Amino acid sequence: MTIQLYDLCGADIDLRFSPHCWKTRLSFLHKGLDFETTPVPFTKVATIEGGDSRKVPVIRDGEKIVEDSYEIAKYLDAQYPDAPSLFKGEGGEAITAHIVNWSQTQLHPAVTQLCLMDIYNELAPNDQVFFRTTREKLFGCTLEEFDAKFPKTRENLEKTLFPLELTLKKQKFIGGESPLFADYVVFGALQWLRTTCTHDVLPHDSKVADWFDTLLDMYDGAGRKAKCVSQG
Ligand SMILES: N[C@@H](CCC(=O)N[C@@H](CS)C(=O)NCC(=O)O)C(=O)O
Repeated sequence: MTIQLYDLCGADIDLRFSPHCWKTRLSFLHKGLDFETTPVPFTKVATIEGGDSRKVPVIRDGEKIVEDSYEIAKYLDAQYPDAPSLFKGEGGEAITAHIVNWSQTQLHPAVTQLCLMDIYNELAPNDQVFFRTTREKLFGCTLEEFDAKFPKTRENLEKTLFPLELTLKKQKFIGGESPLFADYVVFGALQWLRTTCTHDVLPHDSKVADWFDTLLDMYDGAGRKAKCVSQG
């Protein structure tokens, strides 16, 4: 049966930039599961599948609805144990929780500093109002004031990614010889940047850049083919 993925979109419904939805997309591809996506703009996310405070990704698998990219990955491994595992066991699952926390608290802020206004500029007018209101409350300043604080260079991002750079000097993926959900967690953050950012700030000339390129090309180039703002 085809699984439904509710996936965040911009004013252009083909612009799919949510880091968390990318984690789920690659989880499906990793496990070889059939899925289709429904584009959802910011102002429609909360009410997906009759909810009132949802966040994407949300999936519907038959009668089952699951929310949160990490919960979805755990659900898929439990529900489809014969397909390749996303965690390779209890230890893998526990270590991935740490990667999620690192990504969320270190990498996501570094990415936000580079592409906040680029995201805003790609939203439909009513979604821009939602995005501005919610994010300005979070940051305690206007989007423009937040954006002006940060140079649009790759320096801080590369510093944040340095532990991963060291890891990838010794192994092909965070998961070892082949990628696991932990790889997709970090991939999601960089794909968020790649799809939205109008500045040339992605990692380059590094192990992280090579690893990201490899993941972009996997699964028939699903990541590589994604619509990007900078490409028009
Ligand atoms: N922990 C969640 C985070 C989900 C999340 O923050 N999703 C964002 C889009 S990337 C969202 O739904 N935002 C809607 C909103 O801000 O109300 C996960 O990993 O799935």
